[in-house]
Amino acid sequence: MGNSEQLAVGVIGTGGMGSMHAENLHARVANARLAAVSDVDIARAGEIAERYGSVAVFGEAVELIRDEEIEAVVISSPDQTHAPLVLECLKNRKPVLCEKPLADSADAALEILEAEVELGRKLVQVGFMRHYDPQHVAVKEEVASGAVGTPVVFKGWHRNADQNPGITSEWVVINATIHDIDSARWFIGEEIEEVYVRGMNTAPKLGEDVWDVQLIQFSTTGGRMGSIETNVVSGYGYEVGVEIVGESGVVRTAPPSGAVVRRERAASQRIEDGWLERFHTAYVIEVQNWVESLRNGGPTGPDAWDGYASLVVADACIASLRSGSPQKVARLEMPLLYGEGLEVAK
Ligand code: ISE
Repeated sequence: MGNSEQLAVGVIGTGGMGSMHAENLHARVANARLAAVSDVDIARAGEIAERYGSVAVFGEAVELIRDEEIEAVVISSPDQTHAPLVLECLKNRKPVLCEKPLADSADAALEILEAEVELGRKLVQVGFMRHYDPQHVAVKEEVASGAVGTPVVFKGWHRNADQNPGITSEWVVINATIHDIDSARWFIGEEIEEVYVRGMNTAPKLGEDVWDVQLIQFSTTGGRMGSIETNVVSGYGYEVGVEIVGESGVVRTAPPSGAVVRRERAASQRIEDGWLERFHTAYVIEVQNWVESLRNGGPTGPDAWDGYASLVVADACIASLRSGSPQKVARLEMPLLYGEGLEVAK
């Protein structure tokens, strides 16, 4: 670590996500400092650097990764840039927190897995921030305490307020549902074995072949079941939640917003606008935990295996959407580096 005892972190990509991580690193995360930013739009990166002072600016992400001052990297650039940049971090032995998805295909994620295994050391963490969201953590703790018995059914919902034209049905899976696939694996503690996905178009402005509402049914290697509703044009706000049905009870995420207002014979509660607002706290805790874990030896959050395994399920979801029939998820062999992993079928 550098002289200042503060981990020098470089942020790649200064759009919505990257700016938020940059601000958190500057103002809310202890024992770390925002040391550099990069963006293909160098003026935008420059604005961030100027805002926080003493921040280096790079037009090329690889230069930021290779810079000797930079001790750890956050990748928040567009999805298709993730895999090559993570590989560059591995080549330079730099710990990296990469936004989801880890790659834009399972094959590309597999290359990362192989490179990390070859290195013999975990350096990659994937930005599945729900693992740090107090509402999700509370559900996880209740389930782990045995309060509702063994989990048998997972239900997840993921709704965005709106979407600009240009998205595809596949994008919905890889960019949005990927979070819920990860959640299902995390809460049930088993790999997903089979998926059946149906889609519909409720927003003709996106193009009639875009399925903005998708419903997934799945089963796991241990015979549990689940469903995920992804709705990227809900029209009413941003909402994410899970319900775990156990053998003897049910646990569900509590609404995150504070007050319930009762007036004029109605009760109301604010619904967030988007993920930056809804998961504001989770993003700070995620990066704080990541920084602490790096000071203590290595990342402990969702790893390259989680990134890869969720993309393999995403591939099966896309195949099911296209074929209209249930699809088996390719059987995964987990390298030892990633521990025992989730239960797989005997
Ligand atoms: C976005 O990229 C995210 O990562 C958000 O968490 C997710 O809710 C949204 O659907 C994605 O488009």
